[in-house]
Amino acid sequence: MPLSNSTLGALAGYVTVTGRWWYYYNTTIGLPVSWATVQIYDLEPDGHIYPVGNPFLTDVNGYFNSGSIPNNNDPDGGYGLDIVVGVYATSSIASVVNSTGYYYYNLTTTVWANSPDGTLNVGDLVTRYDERGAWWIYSYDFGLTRGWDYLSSTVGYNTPHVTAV
Ligand SMILES: [Ca+2]
Ligand SMILES: [Ca+2]
Repeated sequence: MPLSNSTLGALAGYVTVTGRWWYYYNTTIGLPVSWATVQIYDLEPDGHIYPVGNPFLTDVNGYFNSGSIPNNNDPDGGYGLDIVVGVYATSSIASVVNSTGYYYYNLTTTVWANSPDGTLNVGDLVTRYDERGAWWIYSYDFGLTRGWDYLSSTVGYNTPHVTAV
């Protein structure tokens, strides 16, 4: 079935950001960042980033999809948001924070400037190598979210939210 004008019209003025976050298991192996919080930002001429849309989670394989975000109201006046992607080691299941109480997070250094409407696939993104320990602790592979999933799927016990420092 061909796309109707109404279908195309529904996409105009919105951008959907997709991609996948990884973390370093070691120097050569990457593993997906599962069930971590992602926030999309817009870069502004003042050099700061401002959140756009609502935070959401990666899936078990690290993939994410922001859903539709208004793209036609960039405050800098240039059409299209200037996309930066952030990932945080937190969810309703668990959080990993540093010694000052802030969540471990990573931001993309690439800026996708003046993103056109439609789907923006930013591809594979990787968290910092020197913070890999935080992502080990958070990870589905052997960390907090894995423990939650194990208990939830085996004995039906949903552990309370866990915070690790
Ligand atoms: Ca902007
Ligand atoms: Ca812009």
